[in-house]
Amino acid sequence: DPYQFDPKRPGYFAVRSAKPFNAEPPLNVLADSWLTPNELFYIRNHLPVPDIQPDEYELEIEGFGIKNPIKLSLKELKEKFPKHTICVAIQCAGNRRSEMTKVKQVRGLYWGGAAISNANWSGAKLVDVLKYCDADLNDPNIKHIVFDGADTDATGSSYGASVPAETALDGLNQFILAYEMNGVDIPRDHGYPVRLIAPGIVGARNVKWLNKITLSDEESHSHWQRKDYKGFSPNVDWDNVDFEKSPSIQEMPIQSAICDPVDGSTVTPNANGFITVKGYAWSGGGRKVVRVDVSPDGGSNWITADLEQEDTPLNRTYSWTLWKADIPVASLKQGSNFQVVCKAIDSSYNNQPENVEPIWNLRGVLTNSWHRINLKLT
Ligand code: MTE
Ligand code: MO
Repeated sequence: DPYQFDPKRPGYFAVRSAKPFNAEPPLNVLADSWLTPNELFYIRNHLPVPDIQPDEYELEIEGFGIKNPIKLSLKELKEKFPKHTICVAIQCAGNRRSEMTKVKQVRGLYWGGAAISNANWSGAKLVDVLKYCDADLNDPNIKHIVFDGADTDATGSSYGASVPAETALDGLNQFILAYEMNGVDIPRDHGYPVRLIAPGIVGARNVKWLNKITLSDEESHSHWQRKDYKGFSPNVDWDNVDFEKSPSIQEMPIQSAICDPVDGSTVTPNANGFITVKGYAWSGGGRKVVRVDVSPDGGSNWITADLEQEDTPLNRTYSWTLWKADIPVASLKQGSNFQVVCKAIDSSYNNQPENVEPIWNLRGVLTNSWHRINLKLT
């Protein structure tokens, strides 16, 4: 069993696949903490978790603009470069896929709304490490930065991904080679000892167990870069899909979801006739969430939620926003059913689409329609 050396996991996760291990925390606790505790952070593995000894770890760096390929140990990564900490939410492209698959079957793990989490990540800046390698970053051949993981399949090929060079090398974007998650060593499931943190970029490119960086003139050749994690029109299905026709997902669209109460619950209003609704919101590319609207009646009336977020610039916000709203239910009869909806707006005034049907795609990625939950009053 190639998975026999995987770490032990706590029982409270909703497991979407056991081998490889894929799991999300219970949605109703996700919005309780601004920083997702490491033990609650969703886990998305494609392969067995590698068992890397810290003193054997090596990061290889090569490619265009680099005369002499270099290898760095974990110790060097920690000692030679300033330690930089940044708060970044990571979201899987498949987050909320279970809602899309209800419209029409899609291929992929049956994720609910908790395939997203938020943490402080510390490590060396990618640009600092490349400067140390004497990389000539003006080399016109450098078009993509390719990241490879130490996790491999039965044939020996590893997980890999790439990000356009202009995104990854923009100092303001703060790509980091992280060795700490919320102040402690990154847990094995999340990439011990080193993972890439690509702020504002889809989870799939945040390569865990990072052991090689290549400055390349083309995208990663990995299956997950070229034949997966791409969006398509609802008219494209498995008999006519051409993966070369869509760009790989990098930044993600505006997203929000209600975490508490959960869909299908029965709720009791407080003495003033209100119920409290909580959730998260996030957008890709560093765009900040500027507003979250919550509807107590399926989208006819709206209430503006209170936001909890970092004091970061409008176009450089990589952490998530937590939100809360008290919605009035006093006018509803006891025992009646009602639908609560949320939608977020980012700093480019991007909105979430009202329904999931027009954004349906065969892989069930990029689900970001209004999040709707049906509740019942006691
Ligand atoms: N990196 C490696 N080496 N192997 C993987 O399977 N999964 C990717 C990404 N990095 C993956 C990886 C995907 S699809 C996601 S969504 C994130 O890691 C999940 O990170 P997490 O498990 O820390 O939440
Ligand atoms: Mo993912």
